[in-house]
Amino acid sequence: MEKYIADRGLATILEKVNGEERLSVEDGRKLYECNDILALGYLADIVRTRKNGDNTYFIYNQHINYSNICTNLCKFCAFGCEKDSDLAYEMSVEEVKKKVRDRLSEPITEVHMVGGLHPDLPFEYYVEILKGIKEVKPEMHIQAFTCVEIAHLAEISGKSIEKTLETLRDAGLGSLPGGGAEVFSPRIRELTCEKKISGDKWLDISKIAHRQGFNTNATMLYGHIETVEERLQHLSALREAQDETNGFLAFIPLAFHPQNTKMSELSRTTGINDLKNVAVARLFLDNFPHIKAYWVMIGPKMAQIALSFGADDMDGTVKEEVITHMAGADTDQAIGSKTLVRLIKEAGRIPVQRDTLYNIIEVHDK
Ligand code: V47
Repeated sequence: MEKYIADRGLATILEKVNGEERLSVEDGRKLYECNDILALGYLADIVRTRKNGDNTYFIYNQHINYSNICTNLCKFCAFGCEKDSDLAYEMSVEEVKKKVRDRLSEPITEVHMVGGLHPDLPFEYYVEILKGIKEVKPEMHIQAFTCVEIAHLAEISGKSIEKTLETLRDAGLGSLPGGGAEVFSPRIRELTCEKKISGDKWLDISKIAHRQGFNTNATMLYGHIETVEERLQHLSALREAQDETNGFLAFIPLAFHPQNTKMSELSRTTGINDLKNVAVARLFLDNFPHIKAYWVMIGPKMAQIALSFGADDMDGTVKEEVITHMAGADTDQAIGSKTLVRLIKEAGRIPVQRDTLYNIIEVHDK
């Protein structure tokens, strides 16, 4: 295999990977430029196996999108809409609680809750939906509000980011999901989401959250108009932030879905692009414990293959995914845990049901 890798011009990278040496941006460029996907998989699997062995994690989770009303209206998003749109909705505190109550018989351990930047819901609403979920199921871990929403909540409450997070924690917030990162490049933000907080601000809020003891995730939305250079700047910024605070749990590459967006002239991502982003992330983000293959966006079959290209986590049962489905995803809105276990086992890995913080709930090794 060493000769195979060397013949593809990746001998130095193999040496670095084996020696646990950090990859440079130039190495990252070489990896993205390499079209031999098996060579990338071989390299990424070394890191994956070193960090996580054969374990492949999944969680029993539930998504709740409390409102799609949004003042940012990013060009790549088919979920957010204006208040007077026919598609606009907002859930009352009672409706959010009902979503959780309706699934009390299922072994769900996490609610993943995000929404648009609503122009007039008060800060108390966000506090109440957290408290409401905890009332219905006190042991539920609530992973909610991206850094973009946290910035918005700080603004409407007049509190600092620190105080906002503290108040939300007191109401039941457990951790932050990784959305809203998009691509940090100011060029991409200007062209696709000009109203969104900057990449620097997104990183600052993540680091503040980490310093307050929260774990968070990170994402990158790929497969639209970003360049390889911009992807590598994004990954470098995440790696640097993680060096500082070590609070990120997982990185999730998000495959752009163009349908119903203002960028609908673009095509869906290809399988090679999906696998490349998983593999390069695994190799480049040497300080991130986990890389997720998000089956909602790349499909369960590609997510299964991604387990041999650096990914060690399939996310979870999800239930009622809306954001990607508004943008034309043809996957189901939920997946059964039995299916996840089967997909992982057939990939030759060990299915491990986890909680949000990667504590093991059950190892399905029989
Ligand atoms: O923030 C928006 C992205 C994100 C589109 O933290 C789109 O574990 C593709 O962040 N095509 C929401 N992507 C999803 C997300 C996430 C998902 C699963 C797990 C975790 C985690 C986080 O989806 C948004 C935005 O970056 N997005 N529109 C689209 N058309």
